[in-house]
Amino acid sequence: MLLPLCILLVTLVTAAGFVVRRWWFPPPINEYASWFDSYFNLNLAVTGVVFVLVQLALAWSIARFRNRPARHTEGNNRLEWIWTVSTLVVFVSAAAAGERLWSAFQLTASPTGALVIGVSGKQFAWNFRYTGADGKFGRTKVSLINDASGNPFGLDDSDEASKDDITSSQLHVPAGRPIELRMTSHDVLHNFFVRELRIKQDLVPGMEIPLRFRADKPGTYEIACSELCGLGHHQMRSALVVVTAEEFESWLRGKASER
Ligand SMILES: [Cu+2]
Repeated sequence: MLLPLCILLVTLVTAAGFVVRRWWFPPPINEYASWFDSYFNLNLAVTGVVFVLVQLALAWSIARFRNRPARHTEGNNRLEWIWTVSTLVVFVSAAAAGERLWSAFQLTASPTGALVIGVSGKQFAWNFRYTGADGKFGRTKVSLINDASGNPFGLDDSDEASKDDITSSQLHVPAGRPIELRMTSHDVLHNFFVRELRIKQDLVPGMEIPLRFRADKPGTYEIACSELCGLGHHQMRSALVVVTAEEFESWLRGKASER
């Protein structure tokens, strides 16, 4: 009887972990993150119920049949049809429900007035670039990239549009405004991950990948690299600083005057 009891205990402790939620996601800071949470909870409820039922059936079968000699059986086609079709229905419905969330996030263009920010990931730092007053990103050159002189993007000042570009090691954004990040990597794969936004996106060398979001709640949130990118991967972190529109403008002016 020890094995069925152990199975029941493990099932109970596992299920309790998800019900009590002592260690859980930080609160969401926008509508998309709340939508993601409700979809996640729905998936968790469905898979959770199936998990508990399967473990109970397993414990019961072991307790009931453990002392009987093994018998040859031909299986049960009806039962196999039932569980195969039910699994298919659950998976296809979950994928269809997730599709709406995925396309709203990944396939919807930014509204006009979105703030475009360049993002570069490299071993083992994040850098962010703002267009400055002209609203245009200036030319960059790989040969001009120099962290020591404060030019992580390799801005080429012989181009007028580059002269007012602003770079920062932290991502500052105004609350409530649509943001479009244009992300690239200078070396290997990295991943932009902010828990409170519930978003995660790879940065790929040679590609410029857009990532759209809006952060509604002012505060400072961790940006963590979520793709194992080398020995210093654990140090590759920055901060998403969400402030009011006025605070953002004054931060931008301060950065521009440092140039
Ligand atoms: Cu990394």
